[in-house]
Amino acid sequence: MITKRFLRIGLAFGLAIAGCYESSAIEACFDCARDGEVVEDASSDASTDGEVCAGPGARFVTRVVDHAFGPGQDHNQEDGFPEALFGPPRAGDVRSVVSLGNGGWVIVEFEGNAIVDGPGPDFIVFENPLPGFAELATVAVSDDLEAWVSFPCVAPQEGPDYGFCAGVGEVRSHPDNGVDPLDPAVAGGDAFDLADIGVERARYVRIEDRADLDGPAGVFDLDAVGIVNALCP
Ligand SMILES: [Ca+2]
Ligand SMILES: [Ca+2]
Repeated sequence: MITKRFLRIGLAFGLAIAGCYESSAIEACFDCARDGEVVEDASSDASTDGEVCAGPGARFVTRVVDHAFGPGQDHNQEDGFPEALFGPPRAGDVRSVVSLGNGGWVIVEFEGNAIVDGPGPDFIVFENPLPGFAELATVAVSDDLEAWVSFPCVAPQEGPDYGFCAGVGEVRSHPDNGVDPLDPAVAGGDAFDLADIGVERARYVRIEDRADLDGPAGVFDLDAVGIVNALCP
């Protein structure tokens, strides 16, 4: 996995810029090791490589890395973003969701933690669909913000088979009702299994509204994302 990118300017040769990727061939990295520069080794950097945890990590979103809202529905984009996406889902609470707009997307992370492929579903995406009103989005994951793998979402809005789309399952968990938000059997929302796309670990989740679906049920409203199988539980 590419976990870091080092860029440096080779002053001795003017403004030659060398891009160095840790997982690339060593020859591609010759500029990085010149002039006594220390090239960090991710294999010994526990906090970056994630092989050793500093303690329990976040199980819900703590930060929005990047986003772009689409046109149309803009619920809570002004007042609630990004805080409404943090923490556990809140079933039935419209203040806890943010509309992405048609074709809009958001990348979220869980600071100090990552999703790992464990038994069964590994994370849950919570939207606020009503029965018969799926609001579909495509979910993708990454461990470095560069390589992304998507759960394919190609279902028609009326279903009935929604495949790997998010925005289908009703949210049942709320901090006040005692329903475990990290138990896929009861929490509601849409659960995803990294094994289905051949991914072992992911620090980032990107959720992108289906731009080809618009109208009353055509825009995804994100409530929360929770880690079921965590690197740092
Ligand atoms: Ca799994
Ligand atoms: Ca849409």
